[in-house]
Amino acid sequence: MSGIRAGLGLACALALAGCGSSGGDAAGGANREAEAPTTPSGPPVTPDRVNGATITGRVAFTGTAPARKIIDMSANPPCQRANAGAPAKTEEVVVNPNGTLKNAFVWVKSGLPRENWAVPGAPASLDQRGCVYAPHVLGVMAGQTVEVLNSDPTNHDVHAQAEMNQDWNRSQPVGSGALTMSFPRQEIMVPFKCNVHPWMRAYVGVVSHPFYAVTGDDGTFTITGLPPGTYTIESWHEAYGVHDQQVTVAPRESKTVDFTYKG
Ligand SMILES: [Cu+2]
Repeated sequence: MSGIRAGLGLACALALAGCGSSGGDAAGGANREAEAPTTPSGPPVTPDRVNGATITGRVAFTGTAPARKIIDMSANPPCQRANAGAPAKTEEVVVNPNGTLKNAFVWVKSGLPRENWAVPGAPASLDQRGCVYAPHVLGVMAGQTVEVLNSDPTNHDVHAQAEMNQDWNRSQPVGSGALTMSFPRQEIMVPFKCNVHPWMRAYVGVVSHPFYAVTGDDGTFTITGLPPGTYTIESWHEAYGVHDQQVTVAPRESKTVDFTYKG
């Protein structure tokens, strides 16, 4: 891909985002972003946790939450046995008791200075436990090692359906060690499936910088160490798509950016 084409691709993606909130097809190709065409040179830069700004927020949900369905694992007895105590439920939409959404991926979409952001040395882990991926949504930096574990008494076949990065597929027998991979280019999001168990899904957000978070059981997120600036903050959700918001922060300033999805 030439630099010009990559630049046009990014401009189109930003233009789409400029349409504001949108639903549907979040997991599809429309929301994928190309990384800037060249990687900045210079020594690796880490976020300034002392003088940097902080953005916190909450990803709220209004409306009627769709019921989570029990996953039918009857075709695979080891998987079914692994969940005998509490059957696994779908995680496409998880509304927390406090009216927020779990598994929203929140990241700084634009506005950062072009730095050679340091890649964490520790791998990001994606486990397969009870024949589901855990966590369901994971953030990693471009170039960071992703390790996929098999904690189940059954074989898996891990398939990262990347588009900006290389498609990645490898089987993982019972008792085998971690599979490792890394994604060199930014991609929001890389869907993971398993070619053995059709219900298994995870989404990995690959970001070219360290400013991202995933909402958990309280639906909040915190991003720290941001340089002063004006940013577009994006929240991605598997079922409800992306919402973008602008925010400007000064050194050491803390600001709140809340998102609301309607069911
Ligand atoms: Cu599997």
